[in-house]
Amino acid sequence: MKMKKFVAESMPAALQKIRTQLGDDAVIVNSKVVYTGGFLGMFKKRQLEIVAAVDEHGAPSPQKVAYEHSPEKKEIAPASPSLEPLLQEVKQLREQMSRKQQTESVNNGLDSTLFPEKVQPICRNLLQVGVRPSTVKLWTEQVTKRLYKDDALQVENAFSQEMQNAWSSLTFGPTLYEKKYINVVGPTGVGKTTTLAKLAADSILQHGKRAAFITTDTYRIAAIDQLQTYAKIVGAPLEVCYNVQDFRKAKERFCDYDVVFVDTAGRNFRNETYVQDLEKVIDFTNEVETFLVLALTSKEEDMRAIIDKFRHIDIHRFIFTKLDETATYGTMVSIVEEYEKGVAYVTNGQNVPDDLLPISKDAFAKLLLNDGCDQHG
Ligand SMILES: Nc1nc2c(ncn2[C@@H]2O[C@H](COP(=O)(O)OP(=O)(O)OP(=O)(O)O)[C@@H](O)[C@H]2O)c(=O)[nH]1
Ligand SMILES: [Mg+2]
Repeated sequence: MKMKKFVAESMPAALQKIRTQLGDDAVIVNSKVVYTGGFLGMFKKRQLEIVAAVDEHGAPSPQKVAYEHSPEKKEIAPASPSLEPLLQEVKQLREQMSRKQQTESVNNGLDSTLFPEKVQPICRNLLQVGVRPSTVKLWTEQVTKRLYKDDALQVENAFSQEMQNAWSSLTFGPTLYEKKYINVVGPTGVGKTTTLAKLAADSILQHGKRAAFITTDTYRIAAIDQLQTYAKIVGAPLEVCYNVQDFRKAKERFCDYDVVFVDTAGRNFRNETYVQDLEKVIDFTNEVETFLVLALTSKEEDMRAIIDKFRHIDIHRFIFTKLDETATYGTMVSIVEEYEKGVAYVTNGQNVPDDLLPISKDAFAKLLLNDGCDQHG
């Protein structure tokens, strides 16, 4: 048996497509209304999604695709005895699909239709991008209480306010370059070096700082070359440090500089002696601002495992990279709330220095509410 899914604006249009592609002997297995496209969950297009099937072995069949039903009415015309096995199979498939749909709605854990119509699109969107249902429920309930005007923007602002209240005790926002050293740590390949180059360019071009680089990532020649290239582009000197003595020398060389960007290999910071060594040279509490870099393409449980590995370091804020590579970036909210640390930046592409978004609480809320549309690279 051959099965196929069709999406059309109306039942006659769907039947036309089904006849053309599967022939007159096709039968309808399942039909439902779906909403596609739209912006912010609004202005979505109502369409019919129909699953039709045909017996490829060509059982002689007097039954044709019956146009007799609305999408809610899933009856098909009575079967002739020769079609009985096929219809049995179709019935089983229908039951399977209905079970799957039920499980999906239960798994979601939050029924957005329980809330007023105007908050439903945002509620659904937050669930869709992966914010935890319990978090969405809390926000939606608070917003619903505060709602008094029939205005979509009002709803969005209320959501933004609610989110920002939830994060009131956390510090968000880009670095103010108040500390001499900016340190980015995180696992391999998340974009530490690229992000550091973007930050250095920002410090020089936007803030007029005198900047320098230190790299302690000496495991790979390519890593040094990569940073050397960025250092040349932004016109900042680079020191490669293999040990504490090198670091001490680099510190002396850069004593007149405003800010020193320190690049590391992921494995350095998992090694406690490395941190203890660095602490002999620089005062971590007063001189260093440390960002933990996480890629939004990682799974949430993997992010948790990484954060745990870096627990012995004083992390100030998160930098989330690769927004442009994922649609489920709502996991940031769980991480921020769970570890009680704010966000400094989100990066949305490989371009140095452009693909770097400073993240205030307001910007973070906007990012979640606007479906990331404006920010994707
Ligand atoms: N799509 C996308 N790619 C990014 C982003 N940031 C960095 N990258 C890419 O990710 C890859 C790894 O970036 P690096 O900066 O070398 O990562 P790293 O964390 O320094 O890696 P190691 O030094 O090997 O630990 C490169 O191809 C970057 O161009 C981003 O925001 N979006
Ligand atoms: Mg690197």
